[in-house]
Amino acid sequence: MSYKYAWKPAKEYKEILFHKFEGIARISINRPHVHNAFTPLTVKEMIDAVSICREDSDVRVIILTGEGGKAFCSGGDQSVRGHGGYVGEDTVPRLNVLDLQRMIRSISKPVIAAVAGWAIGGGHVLHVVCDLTIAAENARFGQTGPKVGSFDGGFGASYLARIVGQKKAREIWYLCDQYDAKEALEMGLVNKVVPLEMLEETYVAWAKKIIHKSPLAIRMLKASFNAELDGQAGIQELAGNATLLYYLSEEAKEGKNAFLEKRDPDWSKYPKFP
Ligand code: S0N
Repeated sequence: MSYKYAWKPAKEYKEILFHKFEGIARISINRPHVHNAFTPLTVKEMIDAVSICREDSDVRVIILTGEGGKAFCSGGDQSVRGHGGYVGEDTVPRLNVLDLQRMIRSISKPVIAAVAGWAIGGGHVLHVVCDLTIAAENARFGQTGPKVGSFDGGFGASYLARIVGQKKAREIWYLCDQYDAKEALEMGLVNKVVPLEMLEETYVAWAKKIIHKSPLAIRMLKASFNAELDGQAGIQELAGNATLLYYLSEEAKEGKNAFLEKRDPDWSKYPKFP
């Protein structure tokens, strides 16, 4: 697939492409011959790329997508599904996509799913856990679990229900129907629908809008949206950000300095808010 912008390769992988452009990182599943179904290696590479994005302060927004224009991701590669998970070269069965889902959710930068074509099964859950979804007009969404002998009772069920409501989420899973981009927009499953040829410029424009906002405010908002839903892990995330902000304050520095200078801290000069 050709791209309009001057994306620079960030790292070589076997089953994904990883590019950067002006503060935006793009992670793209590159297995179009199977509608971008993922293997344990695909997921391992995506986890590595997300980890790089986490540490790289130049990366402000992450785009998750699939190569080829016909599929975002068709879920776990059924040809390598074994007993207890998906099997890679090491012959160990894994469901490492669950680790990836948590990373997408907890990374302090917005992740935008750019969906062209199929977002099905575990591929559908991947777009669900992203902060935002921009769909091309050819996008089609759905779960297949009960049809192919699987289910995702984690974010794939509970967070989906928070997005589209309990009745609709149950319909999606029980019936395994497929929904077009217009239906997905109507049920609040995606943020915007654009012609396929506009997908790249739309997600770049959305990423740039986010990049022009306060990074700390965006970071706090993401943690805040997660906190209510993610129980103690969500509170930990939000509280970690509160600690980060507290460390930046003179009051917190006084505590550290007093310890290092072997004196009592003097809290008197710091503001006490009502
Ligand atoms: C996407 C569909 C509907 C497209 O149909 P279409 O257009 O007719 O194309 P096909 O001819 O079917 O596909 C083209 C080629 O691509 C291969 N292919 C497609 N999807 C997969 C796949 N997932 N795995 C392996 N190969 C795939 C086709 O076989 C075909 O190849 P050729 O040309 O050689 O015949 C349609 O393709 C479809 O329904 N695909 C399967 C979708 C699906 O069931 N996905 C798996 C769902 N489950 C998961 O994703 C597991 C998620 C997971 O890991 C997990 C996580 C947490 C908890 C539980 C689980 C769990 O295990 O469920």
